[in-house]
Amino acid sequence: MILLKFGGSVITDKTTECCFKQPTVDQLAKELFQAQKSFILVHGAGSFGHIQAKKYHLNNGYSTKSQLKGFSLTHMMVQKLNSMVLNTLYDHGIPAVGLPPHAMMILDNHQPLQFNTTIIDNYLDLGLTPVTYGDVILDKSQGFSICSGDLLIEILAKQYHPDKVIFVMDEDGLFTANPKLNPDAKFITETTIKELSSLQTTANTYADVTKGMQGKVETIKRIAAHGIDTYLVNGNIHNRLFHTLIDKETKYTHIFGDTI
Ligand code: IP8
Repeated sequence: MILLKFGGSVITDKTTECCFKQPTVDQLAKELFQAQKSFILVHGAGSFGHIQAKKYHLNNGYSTKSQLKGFSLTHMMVQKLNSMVLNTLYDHGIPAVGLPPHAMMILDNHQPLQFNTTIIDNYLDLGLTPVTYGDVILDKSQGFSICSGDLLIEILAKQYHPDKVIFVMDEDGLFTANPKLNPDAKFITETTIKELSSLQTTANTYADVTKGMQGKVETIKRIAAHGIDTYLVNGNIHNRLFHTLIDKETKYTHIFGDTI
């Protein structure tokens, strides 16, 4: 089984509130269908969640009653995005089921406290593809907080030990520095946890890409420590996802799993 994340910046235009990139998601769904693999899909919130969550300071936890409106709005929008993803998968022949994190799990200070995977197991057994997503969620000590798609990927990777984890992003993969700012940035084709750690400490490279990328690198290191290989793939270029799914070489960054 393969664990996949569609990044929010691939499936939505992050600069425009609630803007779904239908042609891109159509292409990705087509490639998923062609590959004929069993998978769990997680998707980010993009402009259906981040703009709203930021406006109402949802990740800082519950402090004022007015945030409840923001919680409800963000919840509705990410659910809407999930419906659009499900619809697209359906149109491309993939029967899928949306699993809202807020109904399956509780966090405590941003970390998982309870997560019921029985529902996921049963849907997988039936042959339905579970599709979950970054969401607003109950948090025992914060009241509520944000559960990111990356946190879900980490939890699911530990639980299901997939053949591989694929992050579908709007970049080719990892670089030694931010390629948009630094002409000397070199593309990393393959790497290990050890190399990733030294890259960060010696060169402070990822800090100036985005905080999102820095956080992702930390997530990937934790996934790799369970012996699971991770691939970072550009979702905007046709067939990169398809080739990664069927183990055909293409442009990606491959981070080797390593339990040592
Ligand atoms: O896009 C964030 O999930 P992500 C979820 O995977 C919300 O970081 C509601 C902003």
